[in-house]
Amino acid sequence: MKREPRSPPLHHHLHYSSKKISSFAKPIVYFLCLLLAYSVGYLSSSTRNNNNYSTNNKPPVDHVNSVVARVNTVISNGLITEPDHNNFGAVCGKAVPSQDIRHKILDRVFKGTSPWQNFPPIHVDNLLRKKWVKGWGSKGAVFENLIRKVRPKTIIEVGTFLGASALHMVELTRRLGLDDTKVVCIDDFRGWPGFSDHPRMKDMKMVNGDVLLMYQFMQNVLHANATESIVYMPFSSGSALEKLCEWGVFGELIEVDAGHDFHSAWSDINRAFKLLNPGSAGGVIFGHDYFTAADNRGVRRAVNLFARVHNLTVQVDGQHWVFHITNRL
Ligand SMILES: C[S@@+](CC[C@H](N)C(=O)[O-])C[C@H]1O[C@@H](n2cnc3c(N)ncnc32)[C@H](O)[C@@H]1O
Ligand SMILES: *[C@@H]1O[C@H](CO)[C@@H](O)[C@H](O)[C@H]1NC(C)=O
Ligand SMILES: *[C@@H]1O[C@H](CO)[C@@H](O)[C@H](O)[C@H]1NC(C)=O
Ligand SMILES: CC(=O)N[C@H]1CO[C@H](CO)[C@@H](O)[C@@H]1O
Repeated sequence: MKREPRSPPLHHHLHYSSKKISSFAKPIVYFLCLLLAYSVGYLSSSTRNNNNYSTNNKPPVDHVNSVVARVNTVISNGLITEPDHNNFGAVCGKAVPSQDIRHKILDRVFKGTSPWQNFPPIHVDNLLRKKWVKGWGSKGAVFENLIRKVRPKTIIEVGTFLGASALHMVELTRRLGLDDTKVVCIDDFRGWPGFSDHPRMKDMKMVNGDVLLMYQFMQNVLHANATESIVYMPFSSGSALEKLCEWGVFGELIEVDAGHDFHSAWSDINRAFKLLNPGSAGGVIFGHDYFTAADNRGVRRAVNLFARVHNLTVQVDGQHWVFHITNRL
């Protein structure tokens, strides 16, 4: 989770296949193979129906079935004996129309009211700054490139922090005339243990151990007049993404930028992928930190593994990894 100083972007718009990635990273090929064998138990058919949310018991999302078929082939070829490790569970619910998504989330998470009503609460009123937006690569060209290309109605962001990237995306959608686009932000607003020691966070106020990350994010959204465009879920990425799946909330553009260790990234990517709705223009799932030294242990490995399991091509835009999905595999 802790950020290393960034190395300069190695490539801009460099595209290459996961096969090539593994050949330039020969020392980890063997490790990756082991991991692959260990990890391809994504959704086994015998367990999926234990958790079906759809009313008619027909999975509404075709790609899940193709993925299951592919993974089952690998399993039946004897490459994997323990599929539970990577069973990312349920079939998602029937899709909520994009124009109802914000309401659905307000309903289910905030009892139908806007969390910005009567904001800020008195006890933090004089502790928040009018605007304090810090991020990492949060305004990279990748955001504009992808929003122009996908023209999403719903963007899901996993890992929001103070809202830098989310607010940048709102600004882009406004500029591109995508006035109805909503951004669903997922963050537990805890940062990470010790994050307030980070040089950039030194000034963060603390109230009884709470660093007020969520309130400062809310304040930033309010300041940008974006309370209608952004809706958030202040929960762990795992539980929030599972609920979105259950509720049938899908997005055409999904950014994954929460925990950067391998296991967090791997499960966030797998869960987020289920929520991708490619639409007519295709859909995109993407994330930060493909290229920093620290992320060789985490994000990059999870992304490359995912590419291999799903036979996808990893594209790179600045420091971001990108999967373009044109159809349901
Ligand atoms: C790098 S920051 C996100 C930065 C943001 N995307 C930007 O560019 O401005 C990562 C965020 O992920 C959140 N996070 C980490 N692990 C999480 C988890 N398991 N569930 C929910 N949020 C998590 C942290 O609270 C932190 O705010
Ligand atoms: C938000 O709206 C107010 C009132 O309409 C306006 O004065 C302000 O400039 C807006 N701020 C932004 C960042 O758009
Ligand atoms: C993987 O994708 C490539 C093209 O992107 C295709 O030629 C190949 O047959 C696919 N392999 C599998 C196992 O689906
Ligand atoms: C756990 C669960 O909800 N299972 C249901 C899946 O769908 C079938 C068919 O509609 C139901 O019979 C199960 O109860």
